[in-house]
Amino acid sequence: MSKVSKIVFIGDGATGKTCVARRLLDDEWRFSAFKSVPTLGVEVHSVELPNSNVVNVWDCAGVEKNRGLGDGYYIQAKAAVIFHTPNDVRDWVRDFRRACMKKPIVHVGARADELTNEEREVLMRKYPNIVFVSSKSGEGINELVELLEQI
Ligand SMILES: Nc1nc2c(ncn2[C@@H]2O[C@H](COP(=O)(O)OP(=O)(O)O)[C@@H](O)[C@H]2O)c(=O)[nH]1
Ligand SMILES: [Mg+2]
Repeated sequence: MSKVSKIVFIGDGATGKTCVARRLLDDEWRFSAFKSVPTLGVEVHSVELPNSNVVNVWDCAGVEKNRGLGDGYYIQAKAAVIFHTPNDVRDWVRDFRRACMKKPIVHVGARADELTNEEREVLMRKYPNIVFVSSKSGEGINELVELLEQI
């Protein structure tokens, strides 16, 4: 039987959350044609994984003024995927933990094609099992799918 789970994508604005959600939905999706518009509130994308489980990806706004529901986004989430940069503006781990305490978190190093080795190291020290993901180069997308399959 396939399962349906809610997963929230969170992180600062412009860390590439919507791009990764699009890429999970569509292998043919072209990064270069994507026009970014800050997500208003939330977009929910239903993604069927290779193992037939379905994740409803809640692609949440990272920008404060667009975060209408506050912690309400996290209700009944199975897990969070947190998009990190070396200079996160907001402490998303604390934010999620406050609402969803013990649920699993997948830490993503966002826009990995732009990260230097030093920046990667800084992030790996903070989040030892971080997955570096780029919707531009494709790095880490399959690994992210495999992690989502385990949730
Ligand atoms: N170089 C690079 N830029 C990215 C990547 N993902 C997103 N971007 C850029 O960041 C902008 C914002 O992406 P978006 O997915 O809307 O970010 P969100 O606000 O986190 O949903 C995009 O228009 C791209 O220019 C990536 O993997 N690599
Ligand atoms: Mg977005």
